[in-house]
Amino acid sequence: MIHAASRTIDTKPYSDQRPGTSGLRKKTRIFLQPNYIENFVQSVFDTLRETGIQDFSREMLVLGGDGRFYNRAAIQIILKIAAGNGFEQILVGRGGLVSTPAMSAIIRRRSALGGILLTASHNPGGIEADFGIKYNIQNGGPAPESFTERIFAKSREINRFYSLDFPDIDIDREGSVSVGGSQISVINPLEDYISVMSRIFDFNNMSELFQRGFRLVFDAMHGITGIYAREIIEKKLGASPGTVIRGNALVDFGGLHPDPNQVHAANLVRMMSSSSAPDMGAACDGDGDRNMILGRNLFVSPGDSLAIIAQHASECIPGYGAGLAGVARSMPTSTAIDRVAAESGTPCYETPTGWKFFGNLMDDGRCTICGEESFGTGSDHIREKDGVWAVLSWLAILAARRRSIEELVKGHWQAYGRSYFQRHDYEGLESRAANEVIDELRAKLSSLPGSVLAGGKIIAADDFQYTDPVDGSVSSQQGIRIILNDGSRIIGRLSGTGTVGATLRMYYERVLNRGDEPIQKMLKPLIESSCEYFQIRSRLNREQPTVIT
Ligand code: VG1
Ligand code: CO
Repeated sequence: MIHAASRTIDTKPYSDQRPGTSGLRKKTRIFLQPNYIENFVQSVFDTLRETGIQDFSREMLVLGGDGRFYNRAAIQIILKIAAGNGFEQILVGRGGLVSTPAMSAIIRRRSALGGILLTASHNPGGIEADFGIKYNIQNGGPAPESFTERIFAKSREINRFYSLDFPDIDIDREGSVSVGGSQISVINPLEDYISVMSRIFDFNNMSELFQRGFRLVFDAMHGITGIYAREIIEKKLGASPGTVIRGNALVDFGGLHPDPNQVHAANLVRMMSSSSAPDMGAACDGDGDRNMILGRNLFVSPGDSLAIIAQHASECIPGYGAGLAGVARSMPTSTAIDRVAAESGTPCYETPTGWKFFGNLMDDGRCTICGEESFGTGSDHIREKDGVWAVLSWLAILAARRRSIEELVKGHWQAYGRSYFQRHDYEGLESRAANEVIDELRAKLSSLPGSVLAGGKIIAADDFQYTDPVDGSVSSQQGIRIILNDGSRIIGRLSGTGTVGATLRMYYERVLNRGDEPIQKMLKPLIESSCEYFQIRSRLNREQPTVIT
């Protein structure tokens, strides 16, 4: 029911509010257009009504974001629309801040109907940069495609939204106020998350690591994880003050991409290769769901990190003491975790790119730990990937095994072989050309098996299609894959999170028993031969990728 005092305000639809891999992500100025946020949020609520929740008067909605430019203003707008739509309770993180994993924890712990996250994740922030909105459902995870497509359909025909008038809420002080039929509560954005972490990890055990002199540098990249990492890693685990660097959340992330990879966290990479390097380096993205792990002079590839966490979790992390029901990875992610799973007879699932595809597997009890090559790692403790969790997982493993990161990584390669893996991104491509290249290649795929490529033979070539084993839903065109007879894979897909033109992501993997080969040398033949298939020079006019991770 709409609150009696709320106003019905006329609006006109926008045609571009289709959520991508992870919510609606656009240039900030697009979000600043009249009623742009209002329309989208009302479309979410209209979709909820259509899917059976007619009445919000007994429902709770959670609201927060990563603190980027426009976060605070958008919160005030959404509060009025949520109250206008009659939610009984609306929770807002203090300062308008909630990390993406914490949002998932709050929704689950408090049995909320859902949550609205204001973030463009690892994309830069600021008036000339990016903003985003994402809706998370009752299980704490991103809304599935069936839901986001309905939001999009609603957004194309919307002609009114509901809003309740009241002065802006003071979001910097915890406490509750009543407006209309709604109670708005400003909550501590750390509490639920820390409670979930403390049930998985043994903080006392882990603090011994730091007592033994272990040194960590945690780069929050001026995103939201600063507040979480300071509280957990410095205060609870006793890491020395200053362990967390760039810990204050800035609206423009200090002008940088808050994206934890070797390119955008280059300072941290440099620190880790100096003679006085600490034992471990870690970084998280703007909204706190991505992570990068570094040892001394050693970058841990996300696929390896996922596999190593899965390999040691049941023995080193109390929350997984009962073992893993299953593991999952997105299709382009390296197959390192498959080998760990195979050895222990653990089921391993391959899903399309995007965290939303893990949700059903976890809800159904089929998957405990999962991850993506894009620096996303997580488990069924929540329904989002979780950067701080990944760092804590590594700390717990290091504390229990008493080995260095290098020893753990090399030990993994020795036991399971090594996935030499790289992703090459070609950003800002002309959308039409990029789509045409993919369409043309797709049409040719069935003729490829049998051809020679990079000294191997193509044994399979397809456009990945996924049938969700839980609800049977089918997602097609999820990425072109070309598989060789030695297990090497070349994968290409267009990004669903970019905000300018098209981004082509190329993924290369080659598996060998030896772990000590230079990665460039190992992947060069795959990279060169795929350039032709994807017409990277001839049609896309690129000599080099924009970013290599
Ligand atoms: C990218 C990554 C994907 C990740 C998504 C959201 O999507 O490839 O693995 O789930 O970003 O991550 P795409 O469609 O651009 O390739 V986050 O941290 O930005 O919410
Ligand atoms: Co993110």
